[in-house]
Amino acid sequence: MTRLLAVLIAALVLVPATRAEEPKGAPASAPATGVATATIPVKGMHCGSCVGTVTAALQKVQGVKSVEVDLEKAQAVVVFDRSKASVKKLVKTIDATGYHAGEPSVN
Ligand SMILES: [Cu+2]
Repeated sequence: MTRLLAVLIAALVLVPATRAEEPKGAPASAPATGVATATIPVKGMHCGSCVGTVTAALQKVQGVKSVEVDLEKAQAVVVFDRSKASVKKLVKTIDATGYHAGEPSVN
């Protein structure tokens, strides 16, 4: 009986103490945080309309902050939140528009 009481008291004391140590407002698990810039080659664009299609598709991706598609350089420069989007997702998005994404570089 004494032992049971001790366990109960320990549980009451330990549970709130553990919770108090969690940082408030911080995400429980964020493998990668911060903003990254991806430069992705885009093949198959011919005109401003192509640029518009790729730009619009990338802007719809959650976590994307800015998109700059250059027709002459044949590339997309995308600034995104690492915790919400990924380069893989951006590449997939470009491919889904019908254009072809090349090897990306990320800073
Ligand atoms: Cu076009």
